[in-house]
Amino acid sequence: MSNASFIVVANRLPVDSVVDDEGNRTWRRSPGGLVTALEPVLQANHGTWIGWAGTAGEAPAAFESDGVTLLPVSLSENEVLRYYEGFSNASLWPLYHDAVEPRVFRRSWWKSYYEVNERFADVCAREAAPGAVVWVQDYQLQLVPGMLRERRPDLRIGFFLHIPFPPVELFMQLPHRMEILKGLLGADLVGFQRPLAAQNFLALTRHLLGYRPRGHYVTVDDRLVRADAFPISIDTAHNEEVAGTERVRQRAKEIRAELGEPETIFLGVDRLDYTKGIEQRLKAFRELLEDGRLQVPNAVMVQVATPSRERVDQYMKLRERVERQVGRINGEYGQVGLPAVHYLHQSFDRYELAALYQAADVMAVTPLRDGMNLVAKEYVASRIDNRGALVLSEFAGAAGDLRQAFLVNPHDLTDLKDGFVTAANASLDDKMKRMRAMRRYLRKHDVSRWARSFLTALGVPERSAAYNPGS
Ligand code: ADQ
Repeated sequence: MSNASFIVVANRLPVDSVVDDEGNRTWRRSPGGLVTALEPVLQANHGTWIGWAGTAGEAPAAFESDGVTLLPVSLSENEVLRYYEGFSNASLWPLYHDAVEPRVFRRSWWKSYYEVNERFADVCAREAAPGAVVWVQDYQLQLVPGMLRERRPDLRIGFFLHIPFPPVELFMQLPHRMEILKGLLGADLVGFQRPLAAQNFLALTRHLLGYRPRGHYVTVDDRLVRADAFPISIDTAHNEEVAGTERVRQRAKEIRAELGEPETIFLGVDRLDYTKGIEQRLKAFRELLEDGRLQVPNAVMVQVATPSRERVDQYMKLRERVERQVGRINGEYGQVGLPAVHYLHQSFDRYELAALYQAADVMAVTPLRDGMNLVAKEYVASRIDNRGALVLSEFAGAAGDLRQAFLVNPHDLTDLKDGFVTAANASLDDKMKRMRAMRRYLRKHDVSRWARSFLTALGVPERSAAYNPGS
């Protein structure tokens, strides 16, 4: 039935399937800013979310969740391997992150990427009401806007890329680069995290297709396509609320006590991904211990590394290297009962994360390349005491928003080490000034503002999108 007037298309549905002891399946809303940001808009418009349910095999039937229709798309085991782990995460992901790890190309992966994108486009074309608004998310689905435009020229199509968009020379390496670019140009609005990414994209339309972009616009077959930056954010109010609970305050104290009340706790929280710069961060910490600029137990590091893409070769190797490195640092600099690095390869709930943020004196967010990085923003929002220091990579999109962080170049080990020491030794007054300014910024620039500005640019009338939760 084609009656959906607002559709989100994303690789994953905003829910995880939970199977109980008797084999019954229920759905649990997955945590994350995207769901929070889009839910009110979807609810106000009886919207539909199209995505993969997370397990290979036949897709479950469509179902309702909190006033939103969720429409699962199936992926076979082979497609998970080729479309998702292959082309999306071993070809596109490293290439778009400035090839900080070599990208792998296989022809069979492309075929699967194409077919899966086609499936998403078919489902969406079937569901969309005449003139509906469709918002496609991220690098796994870059062909969908073009395929949809062919099937349904009446739709208003937006696309948002959550990861960086590479410079022309890098993009040119990509097999099927023309199809990808044309796929993206099927949208009316192509959104990026940073202005430079939008510029890269527009430059590419000139380089590859001979188009003449003007300002933020490029004309494609008599149609105007806009490319612009919409830096994503977090649900700041919710982060502050969690941070303000007694449970979090108590737990933060407990964590400090469990770590032996050190003077400086350094914290890293990342998906275990080579773009996040975990190895460089550990190396910087080890050298600071070696130089005697930091000492255990006065200084300790907690590194949370969320399990991620565990079947992709590069991720398995990264895990081995990181764990070896942690072992080596602890072997050399730890003491009985007092390791130098506390390494946690686990997922945590929002309360435990908030407690870790609150316990940390120096938050190290030092990716080699990152579209935005929400952890940096969550840390700031959680510091309702205005304490703590954020060391932030210049190569994270977040550096464009959190200007008062201690900015570092993680590719330069000396700069990284100096950044850690400067942040650890900064005066309380300096740290509080920085934190206050960043918190103010995030209060204004939260995730609902992000969704609102994208949809307004896409031409969705404000009143049809009850963006403000509670309004
Ligand atoms: P990611 O690469 O996943 O996102 P990030 O923006 O930092 O990176 O988001 C990670 C999220 O996972 C955060 O909300 C964080 O709290 C959560 N998380 C991390 N470790 C966790 C743990 N151990 N337990 C529970 N939760 C954990 C991609 C892009 C980013 C971009 C986002 C959004 O790579 O650049 O900022 O999308 O657009």
